Amino acid sequence: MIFHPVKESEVTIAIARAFLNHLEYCATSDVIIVGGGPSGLIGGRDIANKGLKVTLVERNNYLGGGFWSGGYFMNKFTVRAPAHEVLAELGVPCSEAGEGLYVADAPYACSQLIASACKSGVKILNLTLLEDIILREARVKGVVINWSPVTYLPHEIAALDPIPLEAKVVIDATGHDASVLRKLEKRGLVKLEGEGALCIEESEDAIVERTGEVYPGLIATGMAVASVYGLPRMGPTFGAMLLSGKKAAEVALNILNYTGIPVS
Ligand code: 48H
Repeated sequence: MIFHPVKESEVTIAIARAFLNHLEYCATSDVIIVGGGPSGLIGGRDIANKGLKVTLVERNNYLGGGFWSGGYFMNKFTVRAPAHEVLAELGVPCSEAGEGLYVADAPYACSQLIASACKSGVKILNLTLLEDIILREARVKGVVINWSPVTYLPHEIAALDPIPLEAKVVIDATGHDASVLRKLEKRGLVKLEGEGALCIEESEDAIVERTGEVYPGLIATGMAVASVYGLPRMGPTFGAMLLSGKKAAEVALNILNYTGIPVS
C-alpha cells in the first residue's frame, strides 16, 4: 500500500469542517471583491498583502475571468508600458512587440496572478454568485450570495435563499457586467452610462484615472469602470486591468484609514 488508510467518512468530514471554517472567516471581511478577473485578483492581492481580510466571490468554478486568452481564440495578450512592470513583479515573462508594447502568454500570467492572490491570503468563494448587496445608512456594507448553479434551475426546484456576507468595503470587479453596480442602479442610487466603443489609446488611461469609490463603500475597478462612466473599451490589452486593480486596492486602504473603520 502506498497511501495511508482512511475511512470514506473521514474525507467528507475533513472537507465539511474546513469549508465551515472558511465560510465563517468570509462572513466578515475588511474587503469583499466581487469578480475574479485580473483587476479583482490583483486588487485583492495588494489589500491582503497589507494584512487585511479579503474575500473574493466568483460565480464561475474557475478564477481568471477574461485573462485566460488575449482575444479571438489566441492565448497571448498585450500590455502597454508601464504595466509590463506588474508582469515582471508576478514573474511572468514577456517580450517587446513594439515600442512600449509587450506580449505575454495568457495561461502563464493568469495562473501566476491567481497563485499570488492565494498566497497573499485572499479567501476564495467560487461557484458563488453575487445576488444582491447589503445597504445600510446609505452605505454598501456587504454582499448577498448564492450558489451559482441555483440561478440556472427553475424556481420550483431551487427556491434557495441566499446568505449575506459583511464587509467594510466592496469592490465591483465584475468586468463588462458591472454586476454590483447594477444592484445600486436598479434602486436609482447610481447611473451607469454603459461602455463606449473601442479606442485603446483613450480607454486605458481613462479607466485607471476613474477607478475609485462610486457610492459610499463601493469601489469600481477594471471594465466595470467603463460601464459607469461610458468609457471606451480596449480589446485584448490588459495593462489597465492590472493598474486599475492596484489603484482600487489603494482606494480601499484609504477608505479604511480615513473612515477610521477598524480593520481586522
Ligand atoms: C460573481 C461575477 C458576477 C456575479 C461577473 O471580465 P473580467 O476578466 O473583469 P476585469 O474587469 O478584471 O477584466 C476585464 C477583461 O477580462 C476584459 O474583458 C477586457 C480587457 N475587455 C476589453 C474589451 O474591449 O472587451 O472578470 C470578471 C469576473 C468574471 O470571472 C465573472 O465570472 C465574474 O467577474 N462575475 N462573479 N457574481 N454576479 N458577475
